Amino acid sequence: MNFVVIRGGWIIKIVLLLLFFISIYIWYSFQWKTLPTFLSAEKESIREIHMVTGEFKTVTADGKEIESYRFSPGTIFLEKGETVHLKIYGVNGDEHPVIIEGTDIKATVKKGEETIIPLQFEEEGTYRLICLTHKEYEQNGPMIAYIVVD
Ligand SMILES: [Cu+2]
Repeated sequence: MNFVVIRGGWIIKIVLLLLFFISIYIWYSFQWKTLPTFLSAEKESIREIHMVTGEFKTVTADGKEIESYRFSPGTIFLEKGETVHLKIYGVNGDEHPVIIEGTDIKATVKKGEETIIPLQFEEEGTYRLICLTHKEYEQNGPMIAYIVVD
């Protein structure tokens, strides 16, 4: 019979070598997972909020067609002082001229196009994003979204 004799010193060296390789493996795995997050966070420090223009349509019991243009989502949330890019994609409706009440922000959202509105509010409150063409029910609205800043 053949016996392989391993002395205590060798076992310790092999265990230390294994621990060394396991540590390197764990360190590389961690780097691989965190690196893209770090790079994207550095590249995109401005938060994006995506919104679309939509439309509800139905026919009443007496055959009248009614519709309402909407922003989706209808409410967005911002931190006070935070810079955000509000990206509105026009889906329903050819054109929506929009304003944000209490500011001088104006833009036009067109079908098939993305309109980017940079936002930053220094005052807390609820601001209304209003489409001037579809303000009320009578104008196929109300096409209003709420921007909550706190
Ligand atoms: Cu509109």
